[in-house]
Amino acid sequence: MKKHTHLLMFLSAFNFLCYAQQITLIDFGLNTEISAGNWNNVTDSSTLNSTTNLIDNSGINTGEILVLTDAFDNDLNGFGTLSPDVGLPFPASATRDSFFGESIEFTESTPSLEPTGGFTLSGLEAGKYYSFKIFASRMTNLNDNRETLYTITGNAGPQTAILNATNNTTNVAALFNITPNQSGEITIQAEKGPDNNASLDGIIYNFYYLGAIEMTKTDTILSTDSFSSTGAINIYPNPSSEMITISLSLKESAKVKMDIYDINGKFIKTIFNEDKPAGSFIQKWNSSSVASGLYILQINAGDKIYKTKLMLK
Ligand SMILES: [Ca+2]
Ligand SMILES: [Ca+2]
Repeated sequence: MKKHTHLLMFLSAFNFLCYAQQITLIDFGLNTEISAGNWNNVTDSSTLNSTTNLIDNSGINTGEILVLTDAFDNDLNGFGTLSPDVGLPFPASATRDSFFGESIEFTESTPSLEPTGGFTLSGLEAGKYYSFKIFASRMTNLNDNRETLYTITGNAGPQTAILNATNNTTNVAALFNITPNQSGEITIQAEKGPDNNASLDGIIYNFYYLGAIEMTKTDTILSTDSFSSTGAINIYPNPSSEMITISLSLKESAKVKMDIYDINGKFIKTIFNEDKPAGSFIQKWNSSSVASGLYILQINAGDKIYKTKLMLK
């Protein structure tokens, strides 16, 4: 039994799997509410060209840089949900705060008018695919519509997704398989969505929000056929224990099997094998029975196969 086991995910450091992935987690919000662990906390919402060097969720420097290219308000919002759905890859520290802007001048604190906000991701790899889950939440007694339109632009031109932040605890905006432009860049812009009527004291300001992003980089097109577009699959290494948490969302019921292999492809053990209904579920695995080293976790769900690497230390 290993006493102090540390688990690290190595999702992109090796090339021998065609299913390699790298997951990058970004929390936009207050510097008093940063997300612990291998998160990128972006807390400057208004200084143009401020940069964040991104690490992946195993703490490895990705070489990717987030640059603020279109200011949001210099105020931040801290009224997002503290109870995000357990199937989401975002902790409460990430869901409760967000960058925001508005399309009508807002003078409650300092006058501000930021009808769009956005940034550029640079240092991305040509030929790779980048998929995004975007979260925003604004808990309010109002039932107004605070939908935000996100536009992500890579090599193939803009793609858009909409998310209503009003009282949101479960939904994400998701855009899949975007390839960078020839400069290795993808841009992300946020603004009010078409039905946004967010108001304060009877005045419509069209507040829009950006709270957190999970970005997944893959060598091949990320399948969204079986894994749902909202939950997909998330694996949480926990550096303080031997437990790995795997969360999965299924679009339809499926037989789900999770197997561990060593890096030579030798079967080690099955950690899960059940029929599961459509929807989200979480499976925990205590890895203490397996020696330190690099492994492959293979998940079969129906006819879909998903593989990722696990480094057990
Ligand atoms: Ca702006
Ligand atoms: Ca946040």
